[in-house]
Amino acid sequence: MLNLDMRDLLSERYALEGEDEFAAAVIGGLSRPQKTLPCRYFYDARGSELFEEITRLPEYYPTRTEAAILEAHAGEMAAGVPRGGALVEFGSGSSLKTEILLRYLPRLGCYVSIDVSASALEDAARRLTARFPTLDVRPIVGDFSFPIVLPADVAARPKTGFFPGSTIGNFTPAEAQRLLRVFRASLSPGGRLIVGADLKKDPRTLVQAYDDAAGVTAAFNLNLLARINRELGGSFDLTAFHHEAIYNPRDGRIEMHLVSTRPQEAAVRGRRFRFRQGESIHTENSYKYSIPQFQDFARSAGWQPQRVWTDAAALFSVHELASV
Ligand code: AVJ
Repeated sequence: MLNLDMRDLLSERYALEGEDEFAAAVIGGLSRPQKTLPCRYFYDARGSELFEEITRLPEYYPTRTEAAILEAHAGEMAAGVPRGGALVEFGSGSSLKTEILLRYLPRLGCYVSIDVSASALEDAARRLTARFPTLDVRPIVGDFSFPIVLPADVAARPKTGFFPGSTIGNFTPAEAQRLLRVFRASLSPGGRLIVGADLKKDPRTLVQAYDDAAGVTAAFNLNLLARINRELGGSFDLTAFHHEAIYNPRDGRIEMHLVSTRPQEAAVRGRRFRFRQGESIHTENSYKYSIPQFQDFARSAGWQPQRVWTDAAALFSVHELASV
């Protein structure tokens, strides 16, 4: 039931999110006292490939643990989706985890996949349509962190949001709260949300998940500089930065940094940035929550925590939230 031309789906915002926005974000981030680069730029073609590789690493437990939780409890999760309801996924990517839920949703009204990558949406929609021939797949190209205007026939259905992958952990608590409010608005009235959140645990396990022995996460982090060199004519020497992952217990988050191994300069679009030896570029935060902490957090964004599913080792959590 997929008869949409993906080119029609290109939103205005997506068209604007081009090279200039990337350049502005890079120059802005590198101009701060603590240099930063936004983690959403990790995912170019090479970065997405490296991330896929990360999800298969022995140290990186989140993806496989969340998938196992979904496998074990998809029936219960699906039971809360009414017949004819809409499943709305924020940042759907390849929609791999969604398949686990869809098996239990034969009477779903439609599946709305939202992602900035038109090609990822197209591939996923084709795969899902082949696998579930009666499923109405409705891809929307867009940035899920802005309110989504759903087509009227979708908006009229009872809606369940799906936000797996602990992507929520990449946002600061203030941003994450705003995001949960934006989702609530998109799913109202009376929406539900299934959201994955990585759990607090011993710092050693956390750090190893973000600093694997094979060096894949290091390559993923350094690819950001390679991308700047490629797309913005940057002059970063990739051999003069090293990957670092630390657990910041005060903020309850893993931080990834790229640390300059010597004093150096790098240029981006004609602007020069100086680095001291040991100076870092902060490239990612990945916040970890306890279950009650996440539930409090959801409450303060207007959601009522319902059921929560976890694995036996309490590595990861999947929360069901209801609009109040
Ligand atoms: C994409 C948010 C799940 O924080 O674990 C993996 C990305 N960064 N290794 C995470 C990531 C480094 C990530 N998420």
